[in-house]
Amino acid sequence: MSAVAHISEYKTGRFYSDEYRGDMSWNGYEHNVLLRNDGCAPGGAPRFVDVAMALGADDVLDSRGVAFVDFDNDGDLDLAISHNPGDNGKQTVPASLLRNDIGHHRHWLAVELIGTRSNRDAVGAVVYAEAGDLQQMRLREAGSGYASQHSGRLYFGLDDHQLVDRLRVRWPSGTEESFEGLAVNQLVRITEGEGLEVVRLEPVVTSSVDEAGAPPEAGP
Ligand SMILES: [Ca+2]
Ligand SMILES: [Ca+2]
Repeated sequence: MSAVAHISEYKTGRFYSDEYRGDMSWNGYEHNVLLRNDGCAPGGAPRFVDVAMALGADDVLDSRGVAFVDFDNDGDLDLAISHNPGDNGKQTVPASLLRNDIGHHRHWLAVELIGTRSNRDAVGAVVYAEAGDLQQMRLREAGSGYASQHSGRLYFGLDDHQLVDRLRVRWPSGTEESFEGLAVNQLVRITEGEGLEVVRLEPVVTSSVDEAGAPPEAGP
């Protein structure tokens, strides 16, 4: 039984009845979840906490694709989510754009790659960042999820570190480059074999919600 194929019936609430559902499995229209990476427990097991409800990201929609992108250029990652219309009578369901308004309490570095000997978008490149005792790796990929593609920028979350001691790029061509002593909270663009430049991020004004988080008045 797929709730996706029986959305109208699902919305009556009948699917919640154990008697109706029996041992059938179903999916769709559950609350979306957003998992925060809390690092590793002392034993090494990864820890994730569902913060969707606390952050207002727990929509009850038949969501299918998700992409991470800093669409307002303020340095934190926002979310774009696509939804399946199913048989709810609509041709399409508008995508959701969830702006990250948690606030800027930690440091970050964003990296754009341009391949020269490698492919132009540097797909397949791996970037390693070291900041104090923190080490992170990011892969430049194409096709990051079902019907989705994250931003081509690679984001490193740096906690309270105020300097990236070393940034190492392993290009698809096989060459490696490294850069040392990078300031944080900025976007850098690295062109294969041609060095690194800082890119100014132009703020993007968004007006989908007001300062209080309330939806805007309906326009004409
Ligand atoms: Ca952002
Ligand atoms: Ca933000």
